[in-house]
Amino acid sequence: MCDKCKERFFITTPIYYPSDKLHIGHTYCTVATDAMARYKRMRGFDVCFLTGTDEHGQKIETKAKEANTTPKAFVDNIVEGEKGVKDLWKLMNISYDRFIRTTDPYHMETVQKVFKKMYEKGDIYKGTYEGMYCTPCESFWTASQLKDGKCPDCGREVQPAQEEAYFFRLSKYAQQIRNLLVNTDFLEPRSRVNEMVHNFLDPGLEDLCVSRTSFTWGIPVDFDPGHVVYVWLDALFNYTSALGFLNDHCNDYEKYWPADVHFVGKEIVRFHSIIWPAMLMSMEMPLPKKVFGHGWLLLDGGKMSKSKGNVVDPYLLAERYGTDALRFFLLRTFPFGSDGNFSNEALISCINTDLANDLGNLVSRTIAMAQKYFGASLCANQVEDAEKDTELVELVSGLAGRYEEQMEKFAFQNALSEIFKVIGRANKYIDENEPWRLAKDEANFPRLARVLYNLLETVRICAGLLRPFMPGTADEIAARLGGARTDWDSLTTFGLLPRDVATVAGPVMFPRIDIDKELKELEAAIAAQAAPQEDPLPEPLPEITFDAFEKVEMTVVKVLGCEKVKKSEKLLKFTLDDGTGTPRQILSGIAKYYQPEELLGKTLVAVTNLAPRKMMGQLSCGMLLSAERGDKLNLIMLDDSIAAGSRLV
Ligand code: ME8
Repeated sequence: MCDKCKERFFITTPIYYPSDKLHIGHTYCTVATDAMARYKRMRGFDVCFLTGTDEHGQKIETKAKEANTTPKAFVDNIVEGEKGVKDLWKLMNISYDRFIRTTDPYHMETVQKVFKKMYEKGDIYKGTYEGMYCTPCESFWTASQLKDGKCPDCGREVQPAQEEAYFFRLSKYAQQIRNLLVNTDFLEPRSRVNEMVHNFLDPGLEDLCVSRTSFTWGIPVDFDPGHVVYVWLDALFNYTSALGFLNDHCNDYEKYWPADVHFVGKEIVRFHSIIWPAMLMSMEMPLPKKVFGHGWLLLDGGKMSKSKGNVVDPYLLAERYGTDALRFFLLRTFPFGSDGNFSNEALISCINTDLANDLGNLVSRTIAMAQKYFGASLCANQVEDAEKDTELVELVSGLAGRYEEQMEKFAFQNALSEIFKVIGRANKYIDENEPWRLAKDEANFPRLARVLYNLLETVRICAGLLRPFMPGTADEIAARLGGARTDWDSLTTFGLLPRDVATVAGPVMFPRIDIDKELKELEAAIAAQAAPQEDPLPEPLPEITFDAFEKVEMTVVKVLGCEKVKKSEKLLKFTLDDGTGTPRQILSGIAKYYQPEELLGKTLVAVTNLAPRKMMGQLSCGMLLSAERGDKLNLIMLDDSIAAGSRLV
């Protein structure tokens, strides 16, 4: 297919909220999207796979404040920092084509233009919001939407809230949205349509509050300072700003929009199947072709979430069992559209059963026998299949078709099931044909070569079809088959492997795991990770001369008085006896760590030749010494018998 005639395929994951490090639940959706993107590339599509991070909103603002940093520095660390979002996608071998951050200026430009356009059209208007607000979800709810008085999404407490705000006329599009959901295949699985109709459309769609004034970490409404754009309007338009819609970042909007499919978790189906299409209708833009709402990975029956403290760390698992094994487990074990219970035991059993026993065994037995009986290359030239080969050959020949049918429905589990039925059949074929017995008589060698050829061909086709799920493993198997073809066209035809294929032996691909021993070790590793970590050592400072050190005057002081500085959360004001007879005043930013009264009479150390400086309008003459590591701080306290004015040398 020439590049120009290639069909486009635009697929997206939700953009992740970087308030905490990602867990295995987040990894699940991105791995599924990656498998689909790789499958479509294998089919010759011009694929654009978009992922990214959704970085605005109150939760991030609050978290950054708690961490004593700016929101941008906070998200930078989680997105770009060590073991951050991008590192995780690298580890998981995620082949995204674009990564958008909603703090990217081109995205912010698009959102401002969209907001203005909808405002000018009359689809966004100014009003007053009164309702219940769920801070963790950043969602306003009406009384009728609450579940037992709590947030219907996360079940947490909500607070009454009122503010001047802009509203999007969601109600105007209610009928069009109902048609879209009920009369088309826009939203899948179908059960999600029923949820949307029952929970949101039937009670009646109300206009949606799309601006906030209670915090500042968002995209400003450029024509009304003080208002920032609601984080969901901001986030949803990432799907088009990433393509260059209303910005100059790139020029791919015409090429890739509308999206072929948005993969999203079930709790954000409402945003993607009601609010998003309504906003696109307002903007008179084409709608995405499909939204697929996948299920959750549950732990002990509940949703994994950092705030509940029950998250599973993908780094730990991928480092222990390998990226491919983890990717495979996620898509083999849980049906994509439904919830599934994660457990360490299920993961290890899946590796043992499917990868070690079935796939690994088939590959290593087959190649070992080919090498043992035929050396460098097989010679399966003359002998035709016997009748007892038909079943396997037919099963393998039709595999790509059955797999395709499932992949096109995003039924990853079923697609893998088709492959593993064949792998199981091939292992049985070895037992039926007993190559070791054939090898005892040279007259049987042509037949033996044929049996091994059929097995190697089965391995080739299975490996090629596994590539979207386990790219590294597929490459490894293809290499062991002498660099055999595994492109899509070659997978639909049995018999393309050269008859004199030169196989290459290699180490066991998926060693069997001793499940009891491993479970104990894994649990210990998880517990060690959960244990509080030592704060990292501070960066070392450059070397100084002895002369420079001697110039610092460190004096023993006694606390005569200590009080909080008015209007400051950080500062304490000390009156100190430094031995000179004139009390010395020092301000110190340690109010978070000490109550003034507990410091009275204490013997401390101060740098007393530091140039005086003003803080909150008051003079500070020197600095008290303290020891700091991470967020812990202790003043240096000396034995009270040491006289004020003594010098530290
Ligand atoms: O929702 N199992 O971001 P997010 C399966 N920023 N999927 C899970 C999961 C679990 N245990 N936990 C989370 C957001 N997810 C928004 C998206 S898109 C314009 C904006 C999934 O980081 C969740 O369902 O909270 C969602 O699809 C995705 O991870 C990102 O969640």
